[in-house]
Amino acid sequence: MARIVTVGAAQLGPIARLETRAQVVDRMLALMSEAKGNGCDLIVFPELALTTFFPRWYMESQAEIDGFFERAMPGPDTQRLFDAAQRLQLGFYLGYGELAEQGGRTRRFNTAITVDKNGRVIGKYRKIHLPGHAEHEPWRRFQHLEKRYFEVGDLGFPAFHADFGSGRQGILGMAICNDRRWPETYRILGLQAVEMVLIGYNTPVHNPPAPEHDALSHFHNELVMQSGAYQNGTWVVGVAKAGNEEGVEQIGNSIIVAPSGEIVAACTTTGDELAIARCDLDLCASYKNTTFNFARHREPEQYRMIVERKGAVPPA
Ligand code: ING
Repeated sequence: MARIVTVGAAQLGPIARLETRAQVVDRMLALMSEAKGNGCDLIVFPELALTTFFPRWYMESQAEIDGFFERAMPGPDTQRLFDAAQRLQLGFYLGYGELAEQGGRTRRFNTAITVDKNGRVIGKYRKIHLPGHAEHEPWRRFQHLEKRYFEVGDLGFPAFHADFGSGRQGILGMAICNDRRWPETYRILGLQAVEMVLIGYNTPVHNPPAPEHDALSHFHNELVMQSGAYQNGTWVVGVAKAGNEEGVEQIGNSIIVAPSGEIVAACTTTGDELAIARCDLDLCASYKNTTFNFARHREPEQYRMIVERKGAVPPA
């Protein structure tokens, strides 16, 4: 039986700084209902989906900063999402700011979870590639202080099993925003036989250190997810927080990419929008068993020697 999983890329438009979590969750629940009405098994929300993208501001008050984090998941504001997952039999990926008491100290991460159709957390990931900077840089039109507000993730890139019912098991992986620009993200998951990578993002059109890239923001967004999908024989779902959010224009361009590298579904607005695709997980094998058969064609020993600057194996 074909393992076809129907996925909804649930793009969110701008979230205002003063918008409450309850108001955002209302928007997300509307997308969950729409997804279920269209036969979805899984819905993917953006990075930091419960609040505005707060790293765009320099803040010094830890209390003000911590107002953008969740101390529990589910918590009072997000329990409704978990209840909806069970009621609708619909899994979801959610990006959020995680504040955790761990090892006797307070840790803060840019985190994503995957919740199954029964409302259980089956995967957790903490963002590893934190872009931007740690100190206030007033020359910028807006800040990008992820290195100030978050620690580097400490969970690696774990792939995990998901059960979509009716005999459809799949291997999922997660990443967050800037992670999607680094080939290692997909390859580490690819080496775990991942079949679908879920990625939420907040991507400003303007990149202050490299304004010459601005016109290519959509091209680069699609390039990295299409190549990651093809080179690892996996589906990739990339979902934006889009539009003009507190004066910063963020790309939409949410897409669902097949293991072939083809974009099979895309959002066309910068608001709340669902792009849906029927994803046949068995299509991954067409690439994992041929062109990207790692066991047959990869040369990890060579890579290791080159990385350790032993150079390539000398000719016989
Ligand atoms: N945002 C951006 C991203 O990687 C960025 C940062 C923008 C990097 C443009 C390079 C170019 O999509 C997050 N949140 O990582």
